[in-house]
Amino acid sequence: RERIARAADAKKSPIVLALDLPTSKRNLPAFAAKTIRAVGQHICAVKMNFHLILPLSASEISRINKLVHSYGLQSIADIKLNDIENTNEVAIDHLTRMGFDAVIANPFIGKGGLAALVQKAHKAGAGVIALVYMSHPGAKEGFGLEVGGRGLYSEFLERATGAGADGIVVGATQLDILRQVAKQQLPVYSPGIGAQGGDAEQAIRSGADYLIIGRSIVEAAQPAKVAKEIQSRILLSVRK
Ligand code: FNU
Repeated sequence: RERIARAADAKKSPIVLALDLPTSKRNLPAFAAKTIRAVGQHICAVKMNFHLILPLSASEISRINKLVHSYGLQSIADIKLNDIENTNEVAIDHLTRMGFDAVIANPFIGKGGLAALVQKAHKAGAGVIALVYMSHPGAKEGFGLEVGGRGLYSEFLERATGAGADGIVVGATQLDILRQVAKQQLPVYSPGIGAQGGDAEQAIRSGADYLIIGRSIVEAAQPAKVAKEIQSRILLSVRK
């Protein structure tokens, strides 16, 4: 939690780059490195998802993480850990050995499971970011379900806080929820900007601390230009 805050301060950017490379790219490690070098000055962290974690080897991922760190950036593994305690712990072992600084987890596994996962990650020197309300339209069918007279997401928020998580995910497409959770202590990571219809400035004004952005930057003809534009727009809107 502190490490990403320091990186965001140093880079003057709350952008977490979702390094979601299309399957059509031939040399994924080379393209990943090229993208990090291009936008490294405009972001505070890189997030890797199945796009890289499935096709690449552990040593290829480790090399990407070394490059990420050499730019003063943090690295987040986004495979939404959502399994039994033992399996989550094995995943954390592998991911931290590959150099990830944080993992994303799903509080659906329950209070005990989430607490064990956080403990394991912290012992390994890594943070945990918990899903509270995802960005896609169907999120309301899960995270928005009414349970005991309130949305499941508010239970997930309580679980994240209770387990000692380091941050939460709330979609940039869910402005009402962002406003609700903004009053909480936990830093909010917000995906869903651009390709999914969310707006960077609106998300920040509604309470997002970090913006997770993938395709709008990664698939742009000039990723650095787009990242820089978003970075300056956010800085301006924060000053307003
Ligand atoms: P982009 N992501 C998301 N919504 O989009 N981890 C969530 O609620 C969530 C995520 C991831 O749309 C998504 O898998 F919890 O191209 C992808 O890696 O900007 C990235 O955030 C968004 O990518």
